[in-house]
Amino acid sequence: MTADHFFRRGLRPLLVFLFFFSLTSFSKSDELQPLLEFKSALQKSNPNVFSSWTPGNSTCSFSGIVCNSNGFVTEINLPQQNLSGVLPFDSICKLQVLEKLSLGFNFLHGGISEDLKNCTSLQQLDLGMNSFSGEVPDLSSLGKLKLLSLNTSGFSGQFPWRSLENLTSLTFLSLGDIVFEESPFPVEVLKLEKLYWLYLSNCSLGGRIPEGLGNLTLLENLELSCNQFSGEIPGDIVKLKNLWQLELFNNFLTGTLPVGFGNLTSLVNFDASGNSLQGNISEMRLLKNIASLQLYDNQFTGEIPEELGEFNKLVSFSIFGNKFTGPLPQKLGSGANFVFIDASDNFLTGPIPPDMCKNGKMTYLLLIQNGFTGGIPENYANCSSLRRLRVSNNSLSGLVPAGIWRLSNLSAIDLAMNNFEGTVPKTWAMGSSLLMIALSENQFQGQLPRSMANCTMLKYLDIGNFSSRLSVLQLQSNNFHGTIPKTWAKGSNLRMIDLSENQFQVEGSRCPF
Ligand SMILES: *[C@@H]1O[C@H](CO)[C@@H](O)[C@H](O)[C@H]1NC(C)=O
Ligand SMILES: *[C@@H]1O[C@H](CO)[C@@H](O)[C@H](O)[C@H]1NC(C)=O
Ligand SMILES: *[C@@H]1O[C@H](CO)[C@@H](O)[C@H](O)[C@H]1NC(C)=O
Ligand SMILES: *[C@@H]1O[C@H](CO)[C@@H](O)[C@H](O)[C@H]1NC(C)=O
Ligand SMILES: *[C@@H]1O[C@H](CO)[C@@H](O)[C@H](O)[C@H]1NC(C)=O
Ligand SMILES: *[C@@H]1O[C@H](CO)[C@@H](O)[C@H](O)[C@H]1NC(C)=O
Ligand SMILES: *[C@@H]1O[C@H](CO)[C@@H](O)[C@H](O)[C@H]1NC(C)=O
Ligand SMILES: *[C@@H]1O[C@H](CO)[C@@H](O)[C@H](O)[C@H]1NC(C)=O
Ligand SMILES: *[C@@H]1O[C@H](CO)[C@@H](O)[C@H](O)[C@H]1NC(C)=O
Ligand SMILES: *[C@@H]1O[C@H](CO)[C@@H](O)[C@H](O)[C@H]1NC(C)=O
Ligand SMILES: *[C@@H]1O[C@H](CO)[C@@H](O)[C@H](O)[C@H]1NC(C)=O
Ligand SMILES: CC(=O)N[C@H]1CO[C@H](CO)[C@@H](O)[C@@H]1O
Repeated sequence: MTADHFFRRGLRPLLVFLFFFSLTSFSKSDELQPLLEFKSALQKSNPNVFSSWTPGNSTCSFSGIVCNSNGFVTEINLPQQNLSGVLPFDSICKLQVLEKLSLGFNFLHGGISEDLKNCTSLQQLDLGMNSFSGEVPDLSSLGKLKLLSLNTSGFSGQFPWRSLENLTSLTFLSLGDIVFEESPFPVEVLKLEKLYWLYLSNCSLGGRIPEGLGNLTLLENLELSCNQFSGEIPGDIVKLKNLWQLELFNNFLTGTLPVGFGNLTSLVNFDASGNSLQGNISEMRLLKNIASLQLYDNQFTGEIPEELGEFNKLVSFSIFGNKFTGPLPQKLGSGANFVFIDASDNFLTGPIPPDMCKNGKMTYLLLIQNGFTGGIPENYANCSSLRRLRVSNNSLSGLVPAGIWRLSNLSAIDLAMNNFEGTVPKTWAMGSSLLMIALSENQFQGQLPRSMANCTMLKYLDIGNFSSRLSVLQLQSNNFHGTIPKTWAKGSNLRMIDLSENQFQVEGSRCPF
C-alpha cells in the first residue's frame, strides 16, 4: 500500500460528488435562462401558455416542459398553441439533453439558425404546419433523430438531403408540401431502414422512383404524390407488406401496376390517380382490406375484378377517365358502408350494381358516359343519403323508381341521354339542396304540373321552395307537354335552361321560348 493508493481511493467519491454537483447545478440555473429567452421570443402571441414560465417556478413545472429524473429539460411540447415569432435556436440548443421539440401547427416564422446543429440530443423535431422561411440548415449532427416532421412549414431552397445519411435512426420523415428546389428522389432515404412513415408529397421531386424503396420493409405510409415522377412504379415496392397507405397521385407515372402488387395485402388506401398507368388491375383482387381505391384519370384497361364486390371495407371507389370494359361487380359496395363511386367516362356495360346503398351511406353515384343498360335499381329509391345521382349518357331505360323523385338530399339528378320513359310526378317534392336537374334526351312524357302560383318554372314542377338554388334545368328532347307561363323563370338562379324539342306551348307571346 502506498500513499498514492490511499490518495486515489479517498479522492474518487469526492470527484464523483463534484461531477454530479456540477450537472445538477447546471439544470437549476443554466436551463432557466434559455427557457426565458424562448418565452420572450414567443409569449406575445399567446401569453396564457407562458403564465407558469416564471423564475419563481421550477423549470420542470413550466407548461409544455418535461424533465428527466435529474431535473433536465427533455421535452418542449407546445403544438397547436397559436404561437408566432422567431425561434431562438441559440437558446433552445443550450438545453443539453433536449430530446423532443414539438411545435407543429403554430404560426412560427423566420428561419432556423445554424445553432440547430448543437441540439445533438434531439430525437423528435416537429416543426410542421408553420410559416418559416429560408433554407433548412444541415442536419447531419442530429444523429439521434427518430422523427423529423417539417411538412407545410414554409421552408424553401435546397433541402440538405445529404444530412439524411447520418439520420439512420429516423422512423418518421415528413417533408411534403414544401416548395424545395427541384431534386431527384433522395437516395439517402433508401438507407433509412427504420422508416415507417415517409411523406414526400408535393416537395418538387422528379425523375424515377428508385428501386430500393422495397428495402424499407417497415414502411406503413408511403406518400409521393404531386411531384414530377416519371417512369414506372418500382417493382420491389411489392415487398412492403406493412403498407396501409400508398399515395402516388398526380405524377407522370407510366407502365403497369408491378407484378405481385396483390401481395400488398395490408393496403387500406391506394391512390394512383392522375398518371398515365395502363394495363389491367387484376392484381387488385387480392387487396381485400382496401377502403379507398382511387385510380381515376389513367389509361387502365380490362375488367373490374369480380372480387371487389366482396371487399367489405371498401367505401370509396373512383376509376373515372380510364378505359375499363365489362360490368361492375354486381355485389359492389354491398358488404361495406359504401359512400362514393365515380366510374364515369369508361366503357363499362351491364346493369348498375343494386346494393351500393345497402347500408344507407352512399352519397355520390356517378356513372356518366358508359354503356350501362337496364334501369335504376329500385333500391336507390330508398337511398336518402344520396346527394348526387348522375348516370347520363348511358343506355339505361325503363321507368325511374318513383322514390327517386322524393330523395330529399339530392343536389344533382342527371338522367340525361338515356332511354328513360314515363312521367315526372306532378308533386315533385325535392330537397332544398337541388342544384341540377338534367332529364334531356329521354322519352319522358306527360304534363308538368300546372298548379303553380305565380308561374315560376320551379313551381311548375312543384319545387317552388327550392327555386333560389336550382341552377341547371335540362329537359330537352322529351315528350313533355303543357303550357309554360311567360314569367316562370323570373327571379330564379337558373343559369342553364333547355326545354327544346318537347311539346310545350308558351303562354302569351312575349315569352322567350
Ligand atoms: C408555477 O406553475 C404553476 C403551473 O404549472 C402555476 O399554477 C403557478 O402559478 C406557477 N407559480 C408561479 C410563482 O409562477
Ligand atoms: C388559437 O386561436 C383560435 C382562433 O383565435 C382559438 O379558437 C383557439 O382557442 C386558440 N388556441 C389556443 C390553444 O390558444
Ligand atoms: C455549440 O455549442 C458549443 C459548445 O458546446 C459552442 O461553443 C458553440 O458556440 C455552439 N454553436 C452554436 C452555433 O451555437
Ligand atoms: C455523419 O456521419 C458520418 C459517418 O457516420 C460521420 O463521419 C460524420 O461525423 C457525421 N456528421 C456529423 C455532423 O455528425
Ligand atoms: C404544395 O405545397 C405548397 C406549399 O405548402 C402549397 O401551397 C400547395 O397548396 C401544395 N399543393 C398541393 C396540391 O397540395
Ligand atoms: C436493398 O437490400 C439489398 C439486400 O439487402 C441490397 O443488396 C441493396 O443494396 C439494397 N438497396 C439499396 C438501394 O439500399
Ligand atoms: C408474393 O407473395 C408470395 C407469397 O408470400 C411470394 O411467393 C411471391 O414471390 C410474392 N410475389 C412477389 C412479386 O413478390
Ligand atoms: C392482366 O395483365 C397481365 C399482364 O399485364 C396478364 O398476365 C393477365 O392475364 C391479365 N389479366 C386479365 C384478367 O386480363
Ligand atoms: C356520350 O358518350 C359517348 C361515348 O360513349 C361520347 O362519344 C359522346 O361524346 C358523349 N356525348 C356527350 C354529349 O357527352
Ligand atoms: C326501403 O327501406 C325499407 C325500410 O328500411 C325496407 O323495408 C325496404 O325493403 C327498402 N326497399 C328497398 C327497395 O330497398
Ligand atoms: C301570384 O301569387 C299571388 C299570391 O299568391 C296571387 O295573388 C297572384 O294572383 C298570383 N299571380 C298569378 C299570375 O298567378
Ligand atoms: C402527412 C404528414 O406527414 N403530416 C404531418 C404534417 O405535419 C404535422 C405537424 O408536424 C404532423 O402531425 C403530420 O403528421
